[in-house]
Parts: sequence; C-alpha cells; structure tokens
Amino acid sequence: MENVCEILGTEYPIIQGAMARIADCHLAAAVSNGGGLGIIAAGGQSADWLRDQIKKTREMTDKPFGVNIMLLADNVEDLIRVVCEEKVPVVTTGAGNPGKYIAGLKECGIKVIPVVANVTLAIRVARAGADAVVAEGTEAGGHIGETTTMALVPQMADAVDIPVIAAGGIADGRGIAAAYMLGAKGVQVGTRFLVADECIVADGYKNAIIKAKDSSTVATGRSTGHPVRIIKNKLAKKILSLEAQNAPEEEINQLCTGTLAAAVRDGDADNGNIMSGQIAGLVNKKQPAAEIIKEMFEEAEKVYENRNSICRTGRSV
Ligand code: TUI
Repeated sequence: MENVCEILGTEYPIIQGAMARIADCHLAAAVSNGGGLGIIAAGGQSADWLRDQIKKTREMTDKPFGVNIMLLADNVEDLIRVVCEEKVPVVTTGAGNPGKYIAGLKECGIKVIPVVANVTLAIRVARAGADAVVAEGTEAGGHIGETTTMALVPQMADAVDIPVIAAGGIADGRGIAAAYMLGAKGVQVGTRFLVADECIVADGYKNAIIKAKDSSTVATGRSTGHPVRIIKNKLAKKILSLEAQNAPEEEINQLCTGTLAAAVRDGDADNGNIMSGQIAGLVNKKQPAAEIIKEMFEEAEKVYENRNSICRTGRSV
C-alpha cells in the first residue's frame, strides 16, 4: 500500500480539513509550508474564485496543496474543470459520492481522496480508483455521518486496500497515535486549524472554538437528512427547537440564511453558524499552522514511545 506522504507529496501525513468559506489560500499555503497538505475549500464558491485562489496559493507556497469539492454544490462540473485545467496536485471531496468524477480527475494527474462517513461509500470510491480515503467520524464539524471515528476507522481499514486517513475528533498527538492504532495511515484535522494564525475566520469564531468544552457542539439538521455539527449557541438552539416542532424545512433554511457569513466574516458567536468538531474543547491556543503540525506529530511520537503496556500487570505474558 502506498505511503500517504508519498501520495500527498508532504513531509507529514496530515490533510487540513476543508472548511467552507474559511479555508482559502492563506490557510492552505500555511499548512502546506508547514509540511502538511493545505486545502482550499471550494464549497459555495465560484469557478473564478477557485482559479484565483489556486493562483494565489501557488504564489505563497511551492509545496503541494489540494482543493476540496463539496458535491452538494450546483457548480461541481465547473469546479472540476478548474482543478483539471490548473493541475491541482490533490482533490478531496465531501458530502456525496464522487464516483463519476474520479477517472476524469485521475486522467489529469490529480490524486483523489474522497472524504466519506461510511464503509459502503469507501468501498465504492476505492473501486472507482481513489488513491486514499478519509474516514470522517461523527465527531467532526460540519456535515457529518452517524458513525464515530473509533468505530469507523478500523472497519474501513479492513474493507479497502487503499490508505485510510482518519478524521473527526483529532486535535493533538494522542489523537494521531490513536488513529494509527485503529489502522489509519494519516489524519485530517479541521477544528484545530480554525484557530491557526493564518486562518482568516473572524476572531469571534476563533474565540468560540477556544472557549468550547466537550459538550459545546450539537448536530443540527438531522430532521432534514443533512446533519451538520455546529457550536451550541443561540442559533443552534433555535434550529433544534424548530426541528423538535417538526417545522417546515423552508422555515429552518430561512433561519439559517446568511448565518455562515455572520460567523465567518462578522464573528457573531450568538447568531452565526459556527461549524466545529467535538474536539474543540481541546483547542485552547492560537498559533501558526506550521507550529500546530510540528507540535501534534512530536506529541504523537512521544505518546507512542511512552505508551503503557496493554497487559494489566504491566509485564508481558
Ligand atoms: O462533507 C463533509 N463536511 C462538510 S460539507 C459542508 S457544507 C454543507 N453545509 C450544510 C449542509 C451540507 C453541506 C460542511 N461540512 N464531510 C464529508 C462527509 N460526507 N460527511 C458526510 C458525508 C456524506 C454524507 C452522505 C457523504 C455521502 C453521503 O451520501 C451519499 C452516499 O452515496 O452515501
């Protein structure tokens, strides 16, 4: 099985999670310069925006980077055309089955790494030629599946013969080491990069992540079939209350209109849609992206070397 660093062309086996309207050239270039794979999140953006961001990223780093294509977007075909024309090194996908796009992307020399939340879809994308797959547990922020990282990663690792990259609930070296114990060959990290110095999100958003504790997130949208994990603020409670009353989907959509911009641009911690993973409670300092990567992998090596014996007595049997 090919090594994840070789597939990504990186020093460390880490991919930055795609964060819609947040992950642009600044974060992507910083993560790539730090030895990971930076990702430009194309979700909700135009083809022209994406082309410009790719150009800017190339001006800011000579290292490989990737683009995430959110498959619920209505301009997926246009975005695919841009990544092919621009010969972006890696494409990750989310929120759907990228099967029909994989062969075309690979023909352009692009490595394809779908982000999936269940084993069935992992098997499908592996058969369609994906180079690796991200197993994203329900601990993750944003649009999520039902299964935890702990349960998903080993089952996916057994089911496919391409590398499985773990995501959801990973924000320090312990998380990386644990993911490897479950069979992962790399990690994807979103929430911790939200507070990176180079992340352009408003301070109110970053502070909500820093302030969060273990129980600060909630999955909204279960009633509409698109669960999305966000910080449990005033907006989240309103959405949950409408869902509990079986309010019409249009009413919920109306309530959510403009709330991502309110969070990302204005840092509105009460009425903004602050997507975050459950691990936000562990994220407590703002620092450069490169430092985050170095710190996480140094800690991972350390906790692995100093691991306790699994045997109850501490002696081998
Ligand atoms: O896609 C993500 N995370 C995202 S996308 C996003 S933008 C958005 N905002 C509101 C509603 C919907 C999207 C924010 N965060 N992660 C990967 C992921 N994929 N999570 C869940 C899935 C998924 C879910 C159902 C993939 C496929 C699927 O069904 C299709 C199938 O064929 O099984």
